Amino acid sequence: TLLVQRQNYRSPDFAIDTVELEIFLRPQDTEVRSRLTLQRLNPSAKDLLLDGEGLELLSLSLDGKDLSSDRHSREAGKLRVKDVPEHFVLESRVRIQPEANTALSGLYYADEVFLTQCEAEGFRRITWFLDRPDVLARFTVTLHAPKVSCPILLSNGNCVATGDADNGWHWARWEDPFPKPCYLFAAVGGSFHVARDRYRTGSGREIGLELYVAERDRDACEQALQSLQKAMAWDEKVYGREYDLDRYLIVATDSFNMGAMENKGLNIFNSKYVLASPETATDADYQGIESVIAHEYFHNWTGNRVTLRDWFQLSLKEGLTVFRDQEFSADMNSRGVQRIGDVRRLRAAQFAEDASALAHPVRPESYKEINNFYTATVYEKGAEVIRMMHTLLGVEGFRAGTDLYFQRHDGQAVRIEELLDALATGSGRDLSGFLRWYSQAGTPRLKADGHFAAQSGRYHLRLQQHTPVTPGQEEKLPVPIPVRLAFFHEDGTPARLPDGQEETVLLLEEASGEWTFGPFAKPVLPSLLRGFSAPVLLERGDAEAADCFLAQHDDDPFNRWDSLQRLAQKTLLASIANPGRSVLGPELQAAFAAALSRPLDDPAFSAELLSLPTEESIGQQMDPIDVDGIHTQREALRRALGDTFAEDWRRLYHDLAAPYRRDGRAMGSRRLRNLALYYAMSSAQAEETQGWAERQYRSADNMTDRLAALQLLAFSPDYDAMPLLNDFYQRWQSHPLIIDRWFSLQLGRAVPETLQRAQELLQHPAFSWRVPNRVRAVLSAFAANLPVFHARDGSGYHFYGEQIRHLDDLNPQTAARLATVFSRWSRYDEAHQRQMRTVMEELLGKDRLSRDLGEILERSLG
Ligand code: B3K
Ligand code: ZN
Repeated sequence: TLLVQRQNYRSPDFAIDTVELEIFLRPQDTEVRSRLTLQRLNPSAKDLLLDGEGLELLSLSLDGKDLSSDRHSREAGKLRVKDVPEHFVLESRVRIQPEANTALSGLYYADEVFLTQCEAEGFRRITWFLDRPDVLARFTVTLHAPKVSCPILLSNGNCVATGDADNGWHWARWEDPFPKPCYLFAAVGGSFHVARDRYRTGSGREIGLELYVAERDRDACEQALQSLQKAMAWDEKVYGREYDLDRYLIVATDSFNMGAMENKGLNIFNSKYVLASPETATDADYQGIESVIAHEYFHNWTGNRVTLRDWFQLSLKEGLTVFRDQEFSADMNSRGVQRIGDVRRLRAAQFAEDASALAHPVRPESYKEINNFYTATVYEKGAEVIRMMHTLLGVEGFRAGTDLYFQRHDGQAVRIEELLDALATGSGRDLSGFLRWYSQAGTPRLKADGHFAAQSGRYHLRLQQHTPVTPGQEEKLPVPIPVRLAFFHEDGTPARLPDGQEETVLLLEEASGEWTFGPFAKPVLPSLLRGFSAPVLLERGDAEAADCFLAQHDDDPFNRWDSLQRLAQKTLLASIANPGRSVLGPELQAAFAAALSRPLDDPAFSAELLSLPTEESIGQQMDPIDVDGIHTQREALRRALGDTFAEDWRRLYHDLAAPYRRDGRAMGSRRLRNLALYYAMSSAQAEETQGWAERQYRSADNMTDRLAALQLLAFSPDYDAMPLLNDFYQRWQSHPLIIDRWFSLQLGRAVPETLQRAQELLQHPAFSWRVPNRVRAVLSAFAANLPVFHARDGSGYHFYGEQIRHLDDLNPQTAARLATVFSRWSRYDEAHQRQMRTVMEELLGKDRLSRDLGEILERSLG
């Protein structure tokens, strides 16, 4: 298959000014009629080459005349129309089969609803087109369908006409006034409940907000609508961006490959990020909805009004929009806790990716299948790069930069360079060095060595950076690294810098740099990289002392949390290497005691502080990764903490019991209380505390508490949770999102029988290969159970590989994504490596291997 290379970009030979689509929706046989007005841009282009995939061509005409077979030809994925004039109209009719479309890309039919997903290259599965983001056209779309089964017909923009046909069908015509690339096209047909609300913009325009959900979900729309209103107000306030159409439509579906899609004026969402009620959704679900609704809304400016020149620029919209949604969530909730969560996710997914065979720059140089590049690197690391520039420019400088970006590029398809240039020009600061963050893969190591000179009262700091090689990129150069820092005296009080500030930002641009601070009246110790001001791995020469000190005294929530995590990591790594010794050392105990001394000041933050590092994150520190050692020692530490602080957990558990409310404080309290239960259940009083969990499961007035209790019981190796799991199933069987949880819950026990349970679940009547959420509920949960997935005999890999083989025939995008867990094979010992490679090699030889899965496997194997 073809490798697409960034350097080979060529501007389009033709422009498409207008598109008129007539779509006759039938599950097995949908007809798409298209009328394109085209214009030649490149004088030396004689033929028009259109993209198309799986289309049955019914007819083709140019300027009203049928095209004879010598005037056009089909070649791999293309339609060639020969010798076309300067300006012309091309009309085509094609047939497609939405119900057979299990890839969920293009136009598909699922749960009795017609839906589309066109990003990145799905539009070519609907009709012939120049399927590339730099071709912007004005769309008029007429949908036709039976009135009874499809009373609702939606597309982008404004509904300009509707009508009835004589055969029980009806139609609706939609016109989008904004030229757009075809990846932002959407169409929906089906029967829905509509939840409506309104939003009044700063300039006084009334926007109709409409949420289309299944009838049974009519009472679960409030959070999504409220989040949308908040996001609209925030984008006006923080970026000066108003919404531009009269209606904003969101459709929810259970059958979706990813989280959501920002189609112009008509978002399509995985129902996971729309539906919520206290009985059915957890606090984390509520927050997920707030952030994804905002993310898709923010794309209206960063992605839609200003779009991409080519798919290599993907982070131009995704990195910037993730940064915007993270900042929105920080403003809506607790900034410190938000940052901790964002960095936790960054490290878990992106640092792991950067350390794997799939490492790639934020702006990749080549791809075979662009869908494989919707990665943590493009999204989350991309957001970190924007954040670093924001840190340097400050709020006002950054805003001046984005204002200029929108002013210059509204209605255009641009590159990352255009954003950096607007930020630099708008703020008056040179940012050219940041382009290297986009071209260089790998996580930089930042080494910090410093000392306080008692005589001069000055603190000397030396910073050095280096980025380890990544596949295909041997040479690494320094990148600009902003380091936020502050100093503390030995008694824990903040030390002011001579200019009176408590905090400053350094910029390390070369391989190394030195700074001197002070004079200070008393000895000081720095808090470095506050708020995680750059996506690097920090190695401090004085880590021992600094972690203990900062875990108790840092007033930067991120650094306080991170220091405590490092203490826990250090303790765990030592006991994995040396299983005989006691797992809870005095430093960690002191840090926990300090955190437990005032746990209710900020319960959500306390819960973060008191959480153990995940098994994955411990593994990231090991070479090779010892999965069983990690699990055993982490459980041992949990138990030691459970026993040592048994009275604290008991008190927290009982004191924090409260009737359900859904504000930040109440959510934080639930989280801390369920963490107390987690430790308590691992203490010597396990039998008593299992009783707490059983009672909590039965009497909870909300899903957060019910699910937390059930999960703790279901994950306990010595507890039979089947009766409760059956009860849970009975209660919630008509709620697909909750049944997804039910599937996952059964795969968390670190015992060999879990493999068999996974096999049984695939046979369960409620399991479906066609619904990605359900497939992930089993397979991702299985792969997250490290001791079972990495079982020494290879049984976990083999099972997982077989399921990917099956899924690849139905849904290549999801299969490829699930297969990425194998890309970290080189981090394990030789026996595990061999088994993982064997599974990948076997998959590579499969019949009808998709381009998606093939690329992931080839790159993983190296
Ligand atoms: N832009 C979409 C993702 C499309 C993924 C295509 N495989 C959602 C988002 O990032 O907002
Ligand atoms: Zn996005």
